[in-house]
Amino acid sequence: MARLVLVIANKAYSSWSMRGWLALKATGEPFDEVVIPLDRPDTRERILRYSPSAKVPVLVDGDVRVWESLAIGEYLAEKFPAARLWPEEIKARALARAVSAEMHAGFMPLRRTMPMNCRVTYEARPIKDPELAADIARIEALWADCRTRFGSGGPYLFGRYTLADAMFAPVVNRFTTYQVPVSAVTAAYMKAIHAHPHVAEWVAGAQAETVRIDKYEAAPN
Ligand SMILES: N[C@@H](CCC(=O)N[C@@H](CS)C(=O)NCC(=O)O)C(=O)O
Repeated sequence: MARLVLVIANKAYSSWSMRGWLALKATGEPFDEVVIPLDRPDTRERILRYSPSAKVPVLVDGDVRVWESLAIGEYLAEKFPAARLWPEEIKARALARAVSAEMHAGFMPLRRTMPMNCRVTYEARPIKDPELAADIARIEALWADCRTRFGSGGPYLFGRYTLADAMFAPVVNRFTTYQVPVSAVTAAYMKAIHAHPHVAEWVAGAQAETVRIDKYEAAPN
């Protein structure tokens, strides 16, 4: 079998890359990383060599290319069933897929207003934008719902760590970076995500990066 390759962008800034990378790490399979920095004159052309969408992450498995973070997770879940990337129980799996798809498709105000930069922490500020507040409330509610219904076996959304956690880990980073005030249930979940060895490895990789892109480094107004 050809060695898997995951094409990603800057670890500090690329939340979608983080999702694909966490999904692949969760399989336990060895893989090579290709890092293409964002915001360079040749970024698009370099990504297009791997992904027709001109976006990362993209997984290369021999002659198979899978782009879109959620599709990467689904492909890996099928290819490596022993890794148990989704919950086994059908009701839990349905909810895990629903909240992962909701993350993949939504939360635009959060994504726009609180871009990921997992190297920094900003001073806490009041959240005045009602759309942003609604996104945060919805995320806290859905995390609490998963934890209450299916989380009894461990500290993650479905007890043990699954693709749903990989999809939300960058949101945990954002809540920490922007010091979002959260409930005790959310704070406990965030602590578990930050302590997960794969998340810690990604953040360590971000801290080791030397590239800085001004527009992602600027503190929020
Ligand atoms: N829906 C896509 C989003 C991918 C995406 O937007 N990736 C950004 C980096 S986080 C990208 O490749 N941007 C390319 C560019 O800015 O040139 C996914 O789930 O993978």
